[in-house]
Amino acid sequence: MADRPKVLVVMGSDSDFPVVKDCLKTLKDFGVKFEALVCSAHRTPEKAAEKAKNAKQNGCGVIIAAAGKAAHLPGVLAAFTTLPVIGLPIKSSFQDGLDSLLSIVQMPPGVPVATVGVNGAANAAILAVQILALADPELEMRLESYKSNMRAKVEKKNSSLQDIISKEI
Ligand code: RP5
Repeated sequence: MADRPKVLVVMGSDSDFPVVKDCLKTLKDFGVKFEALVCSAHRTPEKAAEKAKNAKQNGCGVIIAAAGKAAHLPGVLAAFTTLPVIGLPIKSSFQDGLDSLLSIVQMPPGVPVATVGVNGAANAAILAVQILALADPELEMRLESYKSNMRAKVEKKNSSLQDIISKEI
């Protein structure tokens, strides 16, 4: 049971992988097991429906779906599951991926998809971890430590900037 993936990561095409990689690395850094695969809402719709329908009984607590252009994959998966679905819009050649973002975020009432920014792969993973951490104190502690490291990095950058300002301005 403990070895089963907690996050199902679906991408519409293998061309999405260079972006999705960061999401998988982030999940791995948090020690969260995932299943990652290519499955398209348009090219393999039956498989997409089946993966979404079975995700919960297979032990997943959240689904991440990455897609570009007419990015219907996250919404289609959300239609077939009660699990939270996080959409990851992939930058396309049209208006820097605004098409992907709007296709994912503009869901009809009743079928929400939590949506991160265009190519926001790490944020998709962190949001998934936050959802899982609601029922996992160990994961919650890792998130606290992640935030604390982030704070320390920002404070370090701020003190370097203060030095520069006092010397140059
Ligand atoms: C979407 O179409 C995929 O998610 C990908 O972002 C885009 C282009 O797919 P390919 O033509 O590269 O397979 O469905």
